[in-house]
Amino acid sequence: MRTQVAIVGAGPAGLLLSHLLHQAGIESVVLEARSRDYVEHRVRAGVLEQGTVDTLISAGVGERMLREGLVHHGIELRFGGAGHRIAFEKLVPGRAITVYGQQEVVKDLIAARLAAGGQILFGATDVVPEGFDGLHPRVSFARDGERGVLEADFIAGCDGFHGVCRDAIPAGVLTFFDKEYPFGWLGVLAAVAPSAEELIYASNPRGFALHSMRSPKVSRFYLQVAPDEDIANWPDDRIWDELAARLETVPGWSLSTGPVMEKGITPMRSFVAEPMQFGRLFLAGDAAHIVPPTGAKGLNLAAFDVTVLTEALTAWYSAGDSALLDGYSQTCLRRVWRAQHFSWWMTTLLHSFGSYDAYDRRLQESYLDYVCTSEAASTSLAENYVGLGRYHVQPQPAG
Ligand code: FAS
Ligand code: PHB
Repeated sequence: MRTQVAIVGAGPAGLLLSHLLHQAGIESVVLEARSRDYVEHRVRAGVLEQGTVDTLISAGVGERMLREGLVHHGIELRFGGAGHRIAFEKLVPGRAITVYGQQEVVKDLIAARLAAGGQILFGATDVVPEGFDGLHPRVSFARDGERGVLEADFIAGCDGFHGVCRDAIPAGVLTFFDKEYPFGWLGVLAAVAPSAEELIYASNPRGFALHSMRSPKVSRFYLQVAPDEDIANWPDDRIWDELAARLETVPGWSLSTGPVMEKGITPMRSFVAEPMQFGRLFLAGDAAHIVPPTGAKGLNLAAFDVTVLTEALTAWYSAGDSALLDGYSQTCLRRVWRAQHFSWWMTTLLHSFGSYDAYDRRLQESYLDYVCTSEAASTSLAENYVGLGRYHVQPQPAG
């Protein structure tokens, strides 16, 4: 088999890259370890930045998102017995977020690729990227009991944090930046109408809690738990009791409960691999970086990476210009580190740390109060949360 770009991974990064490349007239083949059904039903991110929404719309895959997605013009920070709304319409006019599950984005992209005759090889296992330090990269893999080889001009490693592409880069080339947090998130999907119109981020001495949603009939919640927590310790009743204890802290507000459809625990970490490229292998999305989901950046960073990579590959194929490809990592990393900082900032602002003494907790309370009462501080939160547009693309050299 041969193609122009071999893409490993059919998550948001790999699928959006394949779609954007197709629109640029560049062929690709996507190799995905799991089944189509698995990737289309994996519940993960829920918040799309304005830039991601704009990308999906301009790429012609935003129709169902526009129909079913929930556009939100603010979020609430809840602490000290009160709710504090961060009003996007006032602070960052014209920019908002759209709540639309990651699995829905994945479904839309798979449907678009297959309708366009795109090739997504589900069930491709034992993927081995090779030759990317030269001019003839290839990816070998097993599928349906046979061994296949996909030859390409480039390889895009979109295979997530636990993929193989990052590890295929020779030792000593990459520098890793890693931070683990002393807690995880217990995520809950429940068949119950949201108890509020917008997302609620609750900072509470018992621990952080997040009220989110997927539709007018489905809510999404998160609870800060111990990093090694066992989901078996969390029967549904305990989950609802703890969510109520952390969210029902303002007069007149009550949490609606309902059947739990899914629950699971995600560790919290910050991670960056630099650079995001080696030879003709380019890393995008979680393969290159991980953020704690408090800032709702993971999926959105993946979308930005592949937008930059598409522009760079288009310049190479159309004009033989490799400048954008050479600058891919630098362009992406400037935005990656902005999102890393924002995600760390939101996480430390809102979670309770066992290591905090009384003084630390007063600092945290004061900071929360300042963020919600200073227009400058709340504007900074708002512009990072809705997304900074093309802010972080390096200005092109004059002339
Ligand atoms: P993905 O991990 O989504 O996709 C990688 C794909 O590559 C997968 O389909 C995988 O099966 C495939 N793959 C892996 N190894 C392979 C191999 N060797 N061969 C072939 N295929 C291979 N972000 C948020 O913003 N908010 C959230 O609430 C949130 N919750 C999350 C919960 C969990 C449990 C996890 C793991 C992540 C969460 N994230 C969240 C982050 C998440 O949304 C990612 O940022 C997003 O999925 C990034 O997309 P990709 O880079 O495409 O990686
Ligand atoms: C979600 O709805 O899954 C979600 C929303 C906001 C976050 C993280 C996850 O910060």
